[in-house]
Amino acid sequence: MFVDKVKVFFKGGNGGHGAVAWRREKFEPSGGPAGGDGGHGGSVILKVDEGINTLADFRYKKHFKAKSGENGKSKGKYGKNGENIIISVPPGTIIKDEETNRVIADLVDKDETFVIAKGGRGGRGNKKFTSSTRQAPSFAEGGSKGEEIWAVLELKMIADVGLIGFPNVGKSTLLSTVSQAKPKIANYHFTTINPNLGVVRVGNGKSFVMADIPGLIEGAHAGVGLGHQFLRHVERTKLLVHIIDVSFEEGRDPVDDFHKINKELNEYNEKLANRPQIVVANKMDLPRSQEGFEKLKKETDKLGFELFSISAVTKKGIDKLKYVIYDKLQNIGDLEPIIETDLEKVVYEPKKKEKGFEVRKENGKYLVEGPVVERLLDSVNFDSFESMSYFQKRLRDLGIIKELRDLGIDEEETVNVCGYEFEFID
Ligand SMILES: Nc1nc2c(ncn2[C@@H]2O[C@H](COP(=O)(O)OP(=O)(O)OP(=O)(O)O)[C@@H](O)[C@H]2O)c(=O)[nH]1
Ligand SMILES: [Mg+2]
Repeated sequence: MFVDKVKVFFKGGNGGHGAVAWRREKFEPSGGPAGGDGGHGGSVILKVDEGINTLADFRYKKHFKAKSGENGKSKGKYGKNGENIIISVPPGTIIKDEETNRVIADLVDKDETFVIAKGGRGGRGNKKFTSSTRQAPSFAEGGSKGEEIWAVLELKMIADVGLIGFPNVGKSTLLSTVSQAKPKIANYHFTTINPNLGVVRVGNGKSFVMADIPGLIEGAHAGVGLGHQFLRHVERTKLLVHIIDVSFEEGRDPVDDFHKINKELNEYNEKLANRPQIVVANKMDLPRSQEGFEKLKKETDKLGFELFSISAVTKKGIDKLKYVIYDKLQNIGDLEPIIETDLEKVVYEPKKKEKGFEVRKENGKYLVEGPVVERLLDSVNFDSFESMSYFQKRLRDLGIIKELRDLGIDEEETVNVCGYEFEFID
């Protein structure tokens, strides 16, 4: 479940002031009172529009003010009313008063409306104040102020499709090509920190909602890399689209990646792992991707998963994928709900003693492994001296150099760090 939340200011227009005026007619130098009423201020009205499914529009515009009523005029003329403004919100929008945090409306039904900020009343002109005892009122009423409110609009959304996969495999890039969503895309891990949602249109008013969640890593099921928070977002999705980078550019293996992510899902919640899943080989524009694709295909065929190949960058295969996802969604009935464990209450305590790496000697070879080191390696640019120095410093700070020393390593011996070979020079 995603909660889209925006804080928005609404103000009704002020009422126009009533006028003080007198009839001026020929031969009647001081005629009776003739000041007209001020117009009413426009109200701001929220209205459910079933064509909208996010609060995204409020990201750009957060202030809404209706026009004020015009002041009353002479000759008994009324000031014009300010126009109401009608703002569309998606069904399911909850409106809270920001100050009190109380729910003031819950808009659900088609075309349901709610006046969030009522316009001020127009003031009466002096003409209205004439009475038997007051023939010439020289005053009029002021218009009242329009209501104003800072409101919090909340929308609980259920994405139909959840994009899962390792960091940097192109999840956000895919979302950005199939929807209007504009997630941050960059060539490093954990670019996405909060989930992004996009509405994918497949023509004829048909659409589905796709969520791009932050990359998962090994240990996600146990909370590593904020895994819990991320996995929770896909719990309610009907279909998982598992993106795999088949280009070998990050030194990982597509088949390994496929299994690792599924293992995380399974360990987090078996039901989640049993959600329908489409596997998508991405980055097909890169040199070694065909090889990666074929390797992965053997595995997915064997295990009965559908596999598609795309390039989120060149957009090859994207259209087809959109339709496949749409069709698949139509064929998925209501799913057995996943019982949500109350994650808020589960305080995840990182195991302080756990180092996140292991240094050992095997068959005379020195091996360094573990998620901490993997993450470190992912951030290293081997062509940069500075980056390499940082890498060495981190190995030292983490105590890896010391452990290697303790194992008896000599200068210039080879160390294998998560598959990469280095010469040991202290
Ligand atoms: N060549 C190529 N590069 C791609 C493709 N798709 C994504 N990329 C690149 O891969 C990098 C990561 O892309 P993102 O979309 O940010 O990846 P992500 O999976 O959302 O990453 P996180 O948010 O960190 O989990 C960017 O530099 C993209 O330009 C593709 O099809 N081909
Ligand atoms: Mg991303």
